Amino acid sequence: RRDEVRQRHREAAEAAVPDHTDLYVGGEFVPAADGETFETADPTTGETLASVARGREADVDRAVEAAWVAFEGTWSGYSAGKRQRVLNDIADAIESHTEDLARLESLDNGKPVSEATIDVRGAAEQFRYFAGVVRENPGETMTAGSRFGQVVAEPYGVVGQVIPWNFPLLMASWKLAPALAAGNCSVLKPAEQTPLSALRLAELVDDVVPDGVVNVVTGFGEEAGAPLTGHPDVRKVAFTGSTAVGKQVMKAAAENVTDVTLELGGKSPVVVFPDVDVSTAVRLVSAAIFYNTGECCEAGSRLFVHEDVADAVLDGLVAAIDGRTVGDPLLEETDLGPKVSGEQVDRTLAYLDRAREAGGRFLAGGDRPDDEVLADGCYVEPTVVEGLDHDHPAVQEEIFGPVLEVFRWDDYDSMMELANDVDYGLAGGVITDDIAQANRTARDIEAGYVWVNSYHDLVPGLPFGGYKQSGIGRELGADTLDHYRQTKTINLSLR
Ligand code: TXE
Repeated sequence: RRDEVRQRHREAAEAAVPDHTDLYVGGEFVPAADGETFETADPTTGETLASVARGREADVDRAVEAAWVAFEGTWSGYSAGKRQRVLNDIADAIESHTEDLARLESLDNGKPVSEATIDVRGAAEQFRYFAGVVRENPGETMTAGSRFGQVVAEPYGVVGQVIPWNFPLLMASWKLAPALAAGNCSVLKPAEQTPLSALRLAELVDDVVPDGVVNVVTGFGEEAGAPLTGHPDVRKVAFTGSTAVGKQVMKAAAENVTDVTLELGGKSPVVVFPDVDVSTAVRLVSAAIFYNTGECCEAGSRLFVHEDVADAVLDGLVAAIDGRTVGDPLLEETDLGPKVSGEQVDRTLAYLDRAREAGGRFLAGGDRPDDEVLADGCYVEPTVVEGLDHDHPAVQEEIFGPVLEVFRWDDYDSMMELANDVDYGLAGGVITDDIAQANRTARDIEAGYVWVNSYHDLVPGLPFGGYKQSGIGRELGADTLDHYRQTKTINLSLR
């Protein structure tokens, strides 16, 4: 059966891996200036999927230049209506390739194909949403004595966008759609672990987007990401990734006084009240942490469950984990695939070792799965651990894996103190049927996004982003356009 998995993946890769794996610059696929490449691997089998151009500073320079040529030559002259059509065309191109994009994403990232399909639909939806909100900017005018003032919002011109590996295509769309809608050209750097769906997107939109409006520079963080985020001709930087790198990005942008939005890590609490329906709570808690193998910035990774229902919820959770199918992400029935890389597995297991040493009790998981068929893949068991102090690193730091830490509570105030006692503030969840209580708790959680009786569903139009060290700025909302525009005031003397 291990051979069957390998065979299935080779055949899928044959069909789904893009023909072009060079950089996409100025509307053409070109090798890196020094001709170097790197390999991207399938985390289910460990086999190489493709060799991809290894972009560096010279390539970033070339892409930024191509983006400016496109901005000045064509894109800045496009009306909002024309940009709207381009965005809708991109959405159409994505939608008409939903299946093969989902398989490609599943191959490169390891996520179950059912979840990858949700990502692809979400990516198309991003372009549709921003196609919907883009309008000719009416601006404002004001007369003051002999002055006539106009306030207009102008695009930055060229923006640099760096994205992570957990939702490669979706993150590309979260970045590109508002940037293009606001009238900018982009240089996008996908994560080195998952460069393929951005390249496939470039292939798909090549004939609907004017040359140079979208550029893709594949490569590593230090080699391609840093030159992009510190580039003097990039007027706005948008980054999604770890908080540690986010801080470096902000410093690099400061050198050029470049505007920055950051979407960083999280360690989000999910609070369960005693009035809940246990099976609903189990379903939501399980989805909050195990969706996308826990590789979600907003993952609900700390559970605060009320004493009165704790045993029932935890028993239900362990039973739900037993019922989950950990396996080949290309199969529809799979709920949990491998993590993105061996490095990520080691990182997660190191946290689990420390949790074990500190006396953590593992209610489920805690290791790699003991399954011969999964032995080639980057798998970690869905894990639930109780009994850790709240200041333990496994509780305070983002593990980014299928690992839930559990805390029981009966005193609301001390529970809420712990729930907010992390450096992050990206998201949170509240599970209760008491709507007033839900609202109070949602307000008490220090985070940019709180779900009540759901988790993970992100709706275009409802802004998403972090408090504290989880980030700066918001994505997904109509106001996101403002992160991609600058204000100009024209003060005209009528004398
Ligand atoms: O992230 P990085 P890594 C967290 C998660 C994970 C940890 C490490 O906890 O375990 O980060 O993952 C690019 N200048 N998140 O190392 O390095 C890099 O090439 C400019 C949470 O993979 O932050 C990639 O494209 N760019 C997160 C992107 O940054 C640089 C999602 C993210 O990689 C750079 C991913 C530099 N100096 C990881 N160094 C989330 N919140 O969604 C790297 N990059």
